[in-house]
Amino acid sequence: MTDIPKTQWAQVFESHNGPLEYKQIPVPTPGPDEVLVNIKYTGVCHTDLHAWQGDWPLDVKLPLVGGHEGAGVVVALGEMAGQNGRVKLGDHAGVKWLNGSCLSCDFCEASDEPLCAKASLSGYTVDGTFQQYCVAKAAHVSIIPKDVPLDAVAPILCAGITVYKGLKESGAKPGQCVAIVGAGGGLGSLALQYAKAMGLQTLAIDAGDDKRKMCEELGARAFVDFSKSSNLVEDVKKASPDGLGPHAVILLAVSEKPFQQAADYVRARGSVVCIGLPAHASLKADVFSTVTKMINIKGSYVGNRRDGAEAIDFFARGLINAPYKVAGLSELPKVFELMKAGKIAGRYVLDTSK
Ligand code: 8ID
Ligand code: ZN
Repeated sequence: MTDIPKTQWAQVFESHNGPLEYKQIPVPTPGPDEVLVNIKYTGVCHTDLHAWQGDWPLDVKLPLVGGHEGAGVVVALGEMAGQNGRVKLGDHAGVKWLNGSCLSCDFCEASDEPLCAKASLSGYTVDGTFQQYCVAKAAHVSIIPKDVPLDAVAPILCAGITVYKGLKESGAKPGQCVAIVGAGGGLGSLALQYAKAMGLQTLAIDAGDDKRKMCEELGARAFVDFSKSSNLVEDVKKASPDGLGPHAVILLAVSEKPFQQAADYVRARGSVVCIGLPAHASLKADVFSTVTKMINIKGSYVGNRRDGAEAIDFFARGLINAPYKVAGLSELPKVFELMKAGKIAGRYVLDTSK
């Protein structure tokens, strides 16, 4: 039996944009259908920044421990949590955005758990992974193979799953070309790798030479710098293999403008998949060309338990290698600053022991 301390280090905030306090708090106790995971590493997703800033029309639990890309070791099981044998003490497990869902509503029955009205969200409606010990529903934690490094796999638990699901939702087929908007960020860098592993060509859109270099190394056929382009729509079309535009667009940016541009450069019959969640943003597309180009515009929201298992399996097979930097959990405020300034190429992962 693992020794579980009574207190632990965590990052806590009490109000939006208020101080991020790195302090000792009690270790939570898992409920009957929950497990306690000793988080070793946690990714920092832009969603965590949105939660701290209060960007979205969905209430955040306050005070809050953020975070939802937690990879660690199962150290305690609620009395019913081990019953079906799926999760065992000592397993390596991932705590995701979807901390739990009812598993019995119309959506859960159809494996659309992210749409469950009773879903609990890690680092948003319940405390998340910016702490050393985190609880999550046993049915929802992902099992991570023991030979997979916990630092590198952490970003898969939200960013990886989300882009893998979004690429599937796009309907793009092997050989076709997908534009990744926000390709230099955490989700974007992983989208380039999942797309490649799925046999797709990618066209990266972001800004700056660091992100250009990273995107090219991750296999993008072209990089369009939105900060330098004077006609983005034309530049993206030109960068597609036959000049007719990408077959699909995966929108991961944290600004509104690219959401207004995608329908103009996507190929006829193509799909625009919205994933990024900029604050107070609206979608706008020209009705005439949406109809006459037969464009499909849709949203995609994380993934279900199976998408999670599949995304981890791609990673475990060595197909996904996106860059990440490691910092201490105590350094979260610095990571948020860099993220706000758009200065992170790839992902930051926090080591909860520092
Ligand atoms: O399930 C979901 N739908 C889901 C899951 C996880 C995350 C949605 N998200 C959302 C986050 O809440 C956030 O709004 O996806 C968005 C991207 O998250 P991230 O990848 O963690 O953010 P980042 O690392 O900061 O990357 C964002 C990138 O967008 C670029 C930035 O330069 C950065 O590299 N970008 C911006 I801001 N404006 C752009 C533009 N006009 C742009 N790239 C291209 N064109
Ligand atoms: Zn996330």
